[in-house]
Amino acid sequence: MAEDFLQKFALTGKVAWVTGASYGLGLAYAKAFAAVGAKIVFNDINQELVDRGMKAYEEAGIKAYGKVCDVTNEEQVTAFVKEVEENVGTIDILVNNAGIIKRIPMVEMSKKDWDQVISVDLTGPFVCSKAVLPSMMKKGSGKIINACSMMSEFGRETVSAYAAAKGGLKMLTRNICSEYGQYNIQCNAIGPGYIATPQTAPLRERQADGSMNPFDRFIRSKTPAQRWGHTEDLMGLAVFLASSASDFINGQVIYIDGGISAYIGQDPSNLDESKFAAEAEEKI
Ligand code: NAP
Ligand code: GCO
Repeated sequence: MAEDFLQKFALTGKVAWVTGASYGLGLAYAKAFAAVGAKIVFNDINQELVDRGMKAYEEAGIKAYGKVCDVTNEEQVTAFVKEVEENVGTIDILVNNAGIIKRIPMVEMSKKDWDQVISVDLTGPFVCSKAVLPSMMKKGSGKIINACSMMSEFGRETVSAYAAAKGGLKMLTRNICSEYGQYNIQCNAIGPGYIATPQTAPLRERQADGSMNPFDRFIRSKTPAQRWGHTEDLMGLAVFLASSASDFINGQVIYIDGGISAYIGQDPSNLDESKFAAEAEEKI
């Protein structure tokens, strides 16, 4: 009975495509999927990153299929999906993970930078989802997981384009659910809080005098757990949302933020800095 129940969380034989998964959160999602039986497919923006990813998968004993493909380029994405279907199989699970951020005050941000962030973070998930939906509809099942953010709900200085894209991605999640739920396709999103990856490294860098970065102090004071998240904090939900155990969950954004979105926060000056070593960087 327990074994039967656990089978609901297995991804045995499923083809999982994680975009931008050479390192960072994408690599961690893919490793978690592989651990429960999925075949891994990934893309990244250049050959150097794909090689880095292939090496990381090999080291982890995972046979992954990785190619260069820009998620904003519809022709490349269509060709990539066709190749995957021919070489690996039809895609059962898509994680729209590839994303970029540009931290620039809005009045100083060029339209080119704005367009680039919207294009990767919002148009990319549209293009990739559009490419996998027809075969999911034909099969009568499919899972799409979008990479939302605290910025799907909150604003903050310097991240206007990122917040606009991630807010839009929340609504794209609901719309894919609304339009394709009838085909037994579930589209949900993971909303990570502040996770210690290379993307957030600049926010944790120590000051020249060795003291804590003010943003690090700010995040810890806003987080009941008083720590940054780690990739492993996200993996249980990723596997759950990719598996049949979540078949009646659709159109939701689930936040993994150590409680940030439930808490008004405390005065940062009350934090005892001596308690905190520099948050260990994820080695991925
Ligand atoms: P990351 O380390 O920057 O990884 C994203 C990957 O996507 C990189 O390999 C990146 O390449 C690639 N990429 C960029 N543009 C692409 C394109 N046009 N086509 C294909 N691949 C492209 O990010 P992460 O920190 O692991 O985060 C993964 C996702 O979670 C992102 O969507 C991010 O916004 C979201 N997220 C992260 C956090 C966090 O705390 N880390 C929190 C909330 C949400 P380059 O290295 O060349 O850019
Ligand atoms: C920032 C951060 C965030 C996080 C994450 C929060 O500058 O505020 O980079 O955008 O990466 O998305 O959920």
